[in-house]
Amino acid sequence: MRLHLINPNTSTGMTTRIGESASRIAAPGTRIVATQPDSGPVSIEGHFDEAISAVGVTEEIAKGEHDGSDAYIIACFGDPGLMAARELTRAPVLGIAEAGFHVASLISTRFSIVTTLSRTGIIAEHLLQAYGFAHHCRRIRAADIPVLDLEDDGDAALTRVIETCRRARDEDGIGAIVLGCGGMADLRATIEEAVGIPIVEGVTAAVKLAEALVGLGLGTSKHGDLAFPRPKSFTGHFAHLSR
Ligand code: 5HY
Repeated sequence: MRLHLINPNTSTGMTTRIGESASRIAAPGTRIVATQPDSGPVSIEGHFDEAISAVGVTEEIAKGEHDGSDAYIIACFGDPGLMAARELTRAPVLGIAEAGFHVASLISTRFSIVTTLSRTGIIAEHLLQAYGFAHHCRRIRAADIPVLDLEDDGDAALTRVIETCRRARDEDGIGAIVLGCGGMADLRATIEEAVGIPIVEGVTAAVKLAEALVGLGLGTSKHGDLAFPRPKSFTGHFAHLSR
């Protein structure tokens, strides 16, 4: 099975680390291919970054369809371009936020989210509402670290994330925590050891869910709103998307 993992930002270091984390947990026979868009923001920290990265995600899906990918993972906690990506393929497409919410709700009655910057908290809130998990989530907390600090200043960033998780554990009345950034893909075990309650990380959760869906022979429905886009012409620098 060719599991195509898309890091929607253009930080090569983060794409590599996310790919390695996914490969470590993938079943034998699952081949992880980790890519990022050619164009876009080096990190995604708000609505504008999200909007631009969503186009890059759809272009990576198109490449994956050409190369025969069996499933896709969008490895940014805002799940940018998720529904657009699902329109472009019959294969399953998983966003790491949605995957994290599903897994956390299977192991706890209430969870909190620990993300990077407080300004992106609203994006997670919108996803909780859109996916029907708002009542499962007690609180969205921010470690107040820029996304690329996870790359450039890992130890200090990790310390901030652990401190924030401990506060959530002690104050939110929860059973689990969902990590709110693809850049935390390789930190789950370290954080769980330090915090002592179940820590759900979206990239690794999505790998297992993708394997389950492919194993069930299930993919994205083409009946209804996720049908392939209607053929039409696109203008300007999107002319190549005309179909
Ligand atoms: C992510 N940004 O997962 C989000 C995290 C965030 O570049 N990869 C990013 O803070 O929203």
